[in-house]
Amino acid sequence: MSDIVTSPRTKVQPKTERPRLYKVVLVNDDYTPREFVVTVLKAVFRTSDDQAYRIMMTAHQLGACVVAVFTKDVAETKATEGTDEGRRKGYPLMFTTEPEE
Ligand code: NFA
Repeated sequence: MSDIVTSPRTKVQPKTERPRLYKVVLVNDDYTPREFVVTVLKAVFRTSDDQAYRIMMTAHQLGACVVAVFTKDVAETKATEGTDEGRRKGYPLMFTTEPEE
């Protein structure tokens, strides 16, 4: 019989780092109708009517507004979807992404 102790005495604490999050930013332009921006925000980002209006107006007044934060893939997909919706109608509507600090 072996007397070697094999049971572990130390616990490994697995360190799981949260994925870096990315902001989706709505950029203002002079041509996309306000109502259309609100429609796109509601469809792509699932915001309420009220929230969509506030985001649109903030971008309109300040030049840009953070819509929401997501993992990299989701942020890029949603930014592309929003931008494409505008392009389909011939508007220069643009959503960009940037990593959170
Ligand atoms: N500035 C646009 C207008 O006055 C509205 C708009 C807001 C466009 C936010 C893009 C982003 N019709």
